Amino acid sequence: SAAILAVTAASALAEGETVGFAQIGSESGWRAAETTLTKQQAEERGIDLRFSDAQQKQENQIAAIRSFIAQGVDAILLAPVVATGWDSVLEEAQEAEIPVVLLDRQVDSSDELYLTAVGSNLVHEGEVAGEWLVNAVGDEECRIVELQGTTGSTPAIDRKTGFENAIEGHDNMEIVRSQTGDFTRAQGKEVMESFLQAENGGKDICALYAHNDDMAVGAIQAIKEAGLAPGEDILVVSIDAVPDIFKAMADGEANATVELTPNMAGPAFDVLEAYWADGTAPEKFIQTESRLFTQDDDPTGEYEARKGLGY
Ligand code: GYE
Repeated sequence: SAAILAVTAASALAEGETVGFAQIGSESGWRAAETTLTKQQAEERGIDLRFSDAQQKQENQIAAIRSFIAQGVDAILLAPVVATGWDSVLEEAQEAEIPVVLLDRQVDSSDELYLTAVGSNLVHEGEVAGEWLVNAVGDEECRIVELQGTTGSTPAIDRKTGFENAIEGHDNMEIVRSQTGDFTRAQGKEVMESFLQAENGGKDICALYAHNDDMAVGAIQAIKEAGLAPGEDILVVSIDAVPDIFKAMADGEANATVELTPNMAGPAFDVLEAYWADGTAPEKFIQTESRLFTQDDDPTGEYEARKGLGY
């Protein structure tokens, strides 16, 4: 039938194509889910995926891209660890006529050097988190501590900017300490311990803003060990919507998160299939949604729903 023919044609678009994925590493639960879903998506579409884990190092990502170019892959997915320093290697891919799709983070290079970017509006995510806190604290004095993501990465830069936009003009709110926790649980905990120590054992802190849930989960542990109640004594707001933050919300230990889908590969492969078929050029930015979740949004149900979805 026509329907069967259409399905066959669609799956043949990607069948046998090779794609190199220059992934950052496995710093967070979100990142691990993105990797899992990319592998699943490739498998479903018959794409031969070559995977590289750069262990958080840009030089490893650049080496992986050069190796993908040498292998003559049909496309490259790149989740760029930092924003700067990509021009040369992106030019090399372009000279080899290999399309590059950016996933979840942005680069400072000209957008002529890549086919498209799939990701969220990272500034908006910070604004959503900040607006939640503005409403939660009302007129009360609020000394905020901030755990930043990886230094030089667009989510760290943009989520900081967005949050600052949201609290601007609210003179009762102030970021009193801000430091990187590199998007990991371990560093989130460690840096939070130093914040607590410096802020009267934590008694002077009203809220924590973490650039991702994993750092928040680490920080929650530190707050508990300091004898305070996370979610009550210190409000906790972060970004990603990984299963463990819903568990913390269900227990009253975290207050809000902004969802980031780990399925960046789905839209990326859709765009590549169209491009391989007839050279269709996509929009330069394919934006995913950013939804706020609080303790009122059935955190137990959200936790159950997410377990197994790549996490
Ligand atoms: O939020 C964080 C991760 O690049 C937007 O990277 C992404 C961020 C994500 O490790 O958990």
